[in-house]
Amino acid sequence: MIELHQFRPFWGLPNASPFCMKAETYLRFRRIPYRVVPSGPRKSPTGRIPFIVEDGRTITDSEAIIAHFESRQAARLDDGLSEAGRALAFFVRELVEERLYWQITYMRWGDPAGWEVFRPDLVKYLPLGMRGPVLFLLRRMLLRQMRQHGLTPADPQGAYARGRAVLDALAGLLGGKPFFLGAEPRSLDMSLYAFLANILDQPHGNPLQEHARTLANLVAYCARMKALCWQGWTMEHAPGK
Ligand SMILES: N[C@@H](CCC(=O)N[C@@H](CS)C(=O)NCC(=O)O)C(=O)O
Repeated sequence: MIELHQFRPFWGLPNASPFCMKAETYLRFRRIPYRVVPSGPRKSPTGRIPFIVEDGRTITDSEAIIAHFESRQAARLDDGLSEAGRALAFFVRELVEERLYWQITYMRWGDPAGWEVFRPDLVKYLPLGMRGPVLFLLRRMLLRQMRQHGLTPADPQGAYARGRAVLDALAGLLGGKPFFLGAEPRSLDMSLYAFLANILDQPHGNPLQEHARTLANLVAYCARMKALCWQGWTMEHAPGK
């Protein structure tokens, strides 16, 4: 059985890591049997999760995981895409995984109002050894990294303005299509859905989530992807819970 090593579900989300949720969304979409092994970055050979272990072989990186399983499919998700379509998917994914990753990190760890609600639940979720000085140092490191991306606790308005611009661009790209590149879901959708769901479905509101909720096509898209990949999932029967 394929092992998917990732964080446990949190806050009603299948995964608070959009990269983990992307890999798991893909496995569910493809109906590939797997079991979740609760894990963390320190257990990964690259220091990042998710990773999978299959027959003793480890594959890290959500995109590499998708590529690994797609290579076995008779009909691949991205078959039939033009060169330009593939290039567009590449740029959109790269930009979203960079920009929205830091936005999601910011709304929980960086925005003082977000940290106030995130911290108590995070502390309960973390193993004992990570709750004190380790958490303090981790947040300090993340704040430094966020600052390098122009996101500071002192300026939530400015930070969220950058996130809103990405969401607006995504809403524009999706338009009236069911999926980002047309009528069928592609590998790009595994990523974009996981990132958007982490914004839309987290339980505590913030200006980015409020904005996302005004973008009706993105909301409908997430509902469509959820029905396709996560039908019937609840925290109660989350694998590896
Ligand atoms: N490109 C990687 C990114 C994975 C990633 O950044 N994972 C985060 C969790 S959301 C992580 O493990 N961070 C730990 C760290 O950077 O130290 C992928 O697609 O899997």
